[in-house]
Amino acid sequence: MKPSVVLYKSLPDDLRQRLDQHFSVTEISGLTPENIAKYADVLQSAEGILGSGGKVDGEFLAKAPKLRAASTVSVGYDNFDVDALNQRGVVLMHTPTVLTETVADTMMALVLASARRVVDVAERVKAGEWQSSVGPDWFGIDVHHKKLGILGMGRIGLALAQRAHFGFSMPILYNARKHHEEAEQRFDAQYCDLDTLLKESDFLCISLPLTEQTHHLIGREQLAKMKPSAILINAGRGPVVDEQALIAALKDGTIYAAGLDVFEQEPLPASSPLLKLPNVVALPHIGSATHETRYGMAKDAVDNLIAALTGKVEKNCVNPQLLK
Ligand code: 8YV
Repeated sequence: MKPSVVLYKSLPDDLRQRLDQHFSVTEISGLTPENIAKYADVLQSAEGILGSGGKVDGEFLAKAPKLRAASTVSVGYDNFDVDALNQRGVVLMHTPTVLTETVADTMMALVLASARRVVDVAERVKAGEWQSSVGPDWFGIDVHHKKLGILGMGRIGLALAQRAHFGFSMPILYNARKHHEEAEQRFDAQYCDLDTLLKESDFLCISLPLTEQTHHLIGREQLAKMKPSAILINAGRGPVVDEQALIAALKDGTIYAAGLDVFEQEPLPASSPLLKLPNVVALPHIGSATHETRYGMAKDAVDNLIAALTGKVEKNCVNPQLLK
């Protein structure tokens, strides 16, 4: 008998077929509380789950007593209680490599869009406001040669540093848990403490996972240390930044602008004050959202689940100590 798997994100046909070859698959529309209640029987026998979003904690695991592997279609896994998974011996797989370049492209797009005001200026053209040659009220600020600060030098931070260094001649500063030799050697990135990063960056680019340590790491006190001409970019996880403090800083000119792909609440409520601010570029969490990359992530997630449930894990495992 094939192991039973709950799929909570739809997959391209070929990948769905590949999953079906290995497992007996039940597809549900999401790991919502309603679906968890509705599909209680299926979860009782599920050995694997695959999808993105939802919350996988001790309470969920109690409803899936046979679970051996979880495969998320994402690099981030803050929606999983890894301690609870470890206690139960459930292997967690993610997709850390395939989306790196695409997310770095998105971050660079946010840098350019925020500094050069691409979105609001384009909207003015569409509204018919371009009647004569443009004056200072259409101007933005330069990107090239400005200091790019990276908070969190992981794979995505490194790919951003590469773009900024070679493409835009930007000096790179970074803060991370440890020195990143490759970033220093290839892109001349300078390691500094968080205070220095805040004070010196023209662009503060946040590429951190959400953990207890990073939650609201950037708040009022930190924003106050930034230059009034600085731009904050966040494409990691929304709650790393205290959104209320950010809104205040954008309103009172503590910082110049923000380019955001992630928010404390997603989807961003239509009533969010962020949407009323002219100095905010807000994207709907599309960091990895290209056809190529989303296909690659789904493919990796399928391969990851097959590897985990057949005992052949070689990479992409969050808790590899369980495999020993
Ligand atoms: C995805 C992400 O948007 O990989 C992540 O951690 O945040 C994004 O790439 C999301 O998880 C949907 O699959």
